[in-house]
Amino acid sequence: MYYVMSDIHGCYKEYRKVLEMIHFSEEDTLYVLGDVVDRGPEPIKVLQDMMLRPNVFPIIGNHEYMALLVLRKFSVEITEANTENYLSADDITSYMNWSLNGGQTTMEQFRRLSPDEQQDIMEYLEEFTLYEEVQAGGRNYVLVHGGFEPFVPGKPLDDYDLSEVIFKSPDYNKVYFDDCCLVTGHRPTLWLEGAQWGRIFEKNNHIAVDCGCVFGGRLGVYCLDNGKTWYVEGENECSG
Ligand SMILES: [Mn+2]
Repeated sequence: MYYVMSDIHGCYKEYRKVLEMIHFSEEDTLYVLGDVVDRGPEPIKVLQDMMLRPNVFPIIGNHEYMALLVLRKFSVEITEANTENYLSADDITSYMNWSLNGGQTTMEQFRRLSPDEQQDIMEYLEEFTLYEEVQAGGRNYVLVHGGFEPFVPGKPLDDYDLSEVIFKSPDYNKVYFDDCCLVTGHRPTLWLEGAQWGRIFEKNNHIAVDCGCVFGGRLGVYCLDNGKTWYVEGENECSG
């Protein structure tokens, strides 16, 4: 079976519980639509679990993007040769921006890792894809963290760049594709007009799977083969 979840945000316990709930096995495939890190308590543990599973495919979210901008700089050993002007004003801005958006837990836990473990995390984060196209249960799906914004009908998906797929959500009142469903995370359904609290939302060939786990909502998982959903209550309440 093919499954999708999103916006785990360091909620390791809920992530493991939901995998148990669906009896996730080696024959299954899971797509994780970004924002694995930040805000919640155990972001590095979630990444380390995912990277050991060859049947889990990660797609990049804006939080991985923010983390990468900073960690690429901070995971390099500072020596006499590179110490001068090592951090630019842009680097400092990236760090501040990430910290203000829940990056502290990721940063702290990353710093406690050995250099080898840090390198494994960096290599894994660099592997995250921009989007995926999947066929399951006789339906076609496009999976992405935010959306394709601004959306231009007929524009090849490969022509959208990173900043157009991770930061903005689609207009759920509009059909984007006639022949496939656009599956997105990023915007919790807790605050989505017309959605039921803590539930995956389907409308106009859109499926919004982020049920706001780290904001006191739930971690949801959607089965692409049959449209079934499962939920685990979030144990943390993060305010912003
Ligand atoms: Mn996001």
